[in-house]
This record gives sequence, structure tokens and C-alpha cells, in this order.
Amino acid sequence: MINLKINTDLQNDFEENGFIIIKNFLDLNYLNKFINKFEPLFRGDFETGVEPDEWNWKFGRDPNNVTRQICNAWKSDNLIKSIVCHKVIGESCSKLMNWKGAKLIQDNVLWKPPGGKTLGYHQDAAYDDWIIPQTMMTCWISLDDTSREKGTLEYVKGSHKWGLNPPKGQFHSPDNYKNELNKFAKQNNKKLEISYVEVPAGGASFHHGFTWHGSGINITNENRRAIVAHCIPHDSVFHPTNSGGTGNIYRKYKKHDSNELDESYFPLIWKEIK
Ligand SMILES: O=C(O)CCC(=O)C(=O)O
Repeated sequence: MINLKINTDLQNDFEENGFIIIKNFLDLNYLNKFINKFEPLFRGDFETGVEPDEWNWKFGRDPNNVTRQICNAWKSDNLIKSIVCHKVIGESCSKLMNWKGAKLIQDNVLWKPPGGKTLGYHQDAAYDDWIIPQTMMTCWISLDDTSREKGTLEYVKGSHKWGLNPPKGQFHSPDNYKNELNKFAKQNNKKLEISYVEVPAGGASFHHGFTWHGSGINITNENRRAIVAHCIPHDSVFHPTNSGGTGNIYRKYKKHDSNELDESYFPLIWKEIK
């Protein structure tokens, strides 16, 4: 289904920029199988009978010109699970981050329709102060050809070296999606060099949890759809008390007497064999 070997060039690119872009990642025979999942999922047709953890857009209920997002669709759909829990993602994230294994902390199914609005610039790891260590590594897989005009994902080069800031501002559909980024850059005297993920359908990118990223309006007449796997080190645990970012949603999976991130909710997707 997916294939990647992290070689020294990719490792060096990642260390320098905080992301890598891969033109061919998903076997194209699977493309339509994944695309065909989008409508049923956003209609609330869940194969496993389990609702995803977050579901911000529904047919007939919400405006058409926003970016539609489901979080943890893997719980609702077995094909989505087969990709976001794929060992190649776990191994690639681990190799890039020097981890010995990876768990899935969350997935996203993202659908930016024609005219679909922005997603504000942010750092993924800023949302997970409720786990130790507070880090993340993301694999973003595009199901459509992407371009700047389509409101593709964009990254600030080298921003993974700028430390982590608490999440601020609007995530969904801000008028100025670079507002928080510009404020941060001004206050900290940072120069912004932006890279756009322009890949054919089936392409992907991987980014560090500290890398600033966001996306603009889709001004084309075509859809821009992506499946995203957010990973953490395999031996991460719940922070005993913090509940910032998405903690208000995900701390409910904490056991009463333990800080363990239970595999039923945070699946192990790859671990180094000694
Ligand atoms: O696809 C997008 O526009 C944003 C995706 C994103 O924020 C992420 O993958 O972390």
C-alpha cells in the first residue's frame, strides 16, 4: 500500500528543514478506494459503528466552503485504519525522529473543497501538552494533485528549531491564516521561508511536531483531500495533570490508576526489533 525507506539524504533534509516531501508514497491502486470513503464518513456512515473522536463537518448541517475534518476515523473505518496504522509510517517517523518505536496519537481525514477556507498556521506538538514527552511527528498523504492554488499544506523551513509555543488563535478558517506565525516571527526576529507541498495524488510529506505549518484557501474548482497520521514515541505516557490543547478530548482515555496510553486508543504501529 505504501513504501518508503528513510535514507541519509532524507534524514539530512529533515534535520535541516523540519519536513520532507515525497512525490510517490501511496500505491495508486488504492487512491480511489480512499477517496470513496470520504462521502460516507462525512455523512456519518461508520463501518465499525464507532464514531470518530472529532467530526467538525456534516452534509446538510455545515457550510460548504470550510475545510472538513474528522479526527480518529481509524476507529470508524478499517481501510483508514490500515493506512494510518501502517508500519511504514511508524518506522519512517521513528527513523526521522530517532525514536525506537511509534504510536498513533491521532489521525485526520481532511477535505478542502473548491473555495474551502484556510487552516491557521500552528505547531502540532503544541496541542499535546497532555502527554510526555511533548512531541509529535506527522505523515500527511495527499489523495489529489496539490498546488499552492489548491490551498496545499505549507511549511516554514527550519522552524522546528524555534521551540514550542502554546497554541493560540483560530485553527479553522481564520481570515489571516498566517496571523499567529507573523506575530511569532516578529516577536522573535525570525525570517520566514515558506515551502508549498506540491505533489501528485499519492504523494506525501512528513513533518516535525515543532514545524510551523498551515494552509490557504482552495481557489480552484477541484477537491483537495488528505489522510494524516500523527505519531508519538512508543513509550509516551499521559502527563499526570496537563490537559491543554486537545487534552480536553483525549484525557478521557486515561485510566484511573495509570499514566499508560492504552493501545486500544493509541495503537502501537512500529517498534524496533533488537
Ligand atoms: O492539510 C492541511 O491543510 C493541514 C494539515 C495539518 O495541519 C497537519 O497535517 O498537521
